[in-house]
Amino acid sequence: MDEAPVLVEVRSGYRVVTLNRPQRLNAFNEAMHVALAPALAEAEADPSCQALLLTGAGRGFCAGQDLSDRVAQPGQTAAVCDALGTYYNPLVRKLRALPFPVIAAVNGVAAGAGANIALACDIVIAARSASFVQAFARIGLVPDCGGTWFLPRLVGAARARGLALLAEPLSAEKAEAWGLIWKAVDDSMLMLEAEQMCAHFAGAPTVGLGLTKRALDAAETNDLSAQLDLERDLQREAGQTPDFAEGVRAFLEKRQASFTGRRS
Ligand code: T3D
Repeated sequence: MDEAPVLVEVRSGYRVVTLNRPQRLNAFNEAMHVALAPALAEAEADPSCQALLLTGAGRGFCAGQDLSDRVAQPGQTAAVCDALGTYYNPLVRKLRALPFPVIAAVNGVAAGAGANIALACDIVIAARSASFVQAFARIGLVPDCGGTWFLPRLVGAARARGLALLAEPLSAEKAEAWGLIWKAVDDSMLMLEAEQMCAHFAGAPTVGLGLTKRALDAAETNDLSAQLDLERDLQREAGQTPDFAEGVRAFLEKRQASFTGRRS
């Protein structure tokens, strides 16, 4: 029997989701999409899940679309738009909308959609040997999965254009220096760092963090006045959580806060 294309491990307070087609550098085929969507939905539905760690099996993080599913017959063109509408775009929207932090542990090359799915996560930690490749230009495609949206916002217009048009690999260290990712770490430390971060989030005031994600996303399109109104509304919501009450009590009592992170 084929190995499952996505592995899910439930840990205390968080889940590890591993893309698992290592012989293809975890390139996406339909089966992987079909397995990943419910894995994310189940994490969201589990009130004890306060963070999600996304990584890849083997030596790659994800090489984007499996191109062996895109071989056109002579004189024909391969239909690519369906997969974006049906799978990739809902995936990116879901990663952004999950009400807890999503950490990408980029263990190796992240190419095409794989690179931009990593960038859709809230925090990207990469192994020093990893690289990010906007591989689309090499095969005549346009950066998708939010690439044209994330890149200029993260690294500025000049670097975004260079990455998208040249499709050269960007090392993890340079990605950190350019502000594309949170940090690059030694390969041997990647999973430990990512797991420690998830364990931290497993003891965090999750509702406030989920609302923070919403505010930061909205800031990409709001003007200052609209953003101030949104912050007021979200703060009202955060202020009603038991975690806010506990945070204030703990501060005044000069002790470590003990958050429940309860989302429902
Ligand atoms: O629906 C739609 O189609 C639209 C959506 C598009 C989204 C996209 O992601 S389009 C972009 C697709 N991805 C790419 O173009 C990247 C293709 N891969 C590469 O350029 C290179 O493999 C890498 C730069 C990622 C890594 O290079 P390297 O030298 O480390 O590894 P390799 O030897 O090229 O790959 C190892 C194996 O994985 C190899 O198979 P083999 O020879 O050992 O049997 C290779 O063919 C396979 N592989 C890597 N990427 C893909 C792949 N097989 C199918 N699809 C891939 N994307």
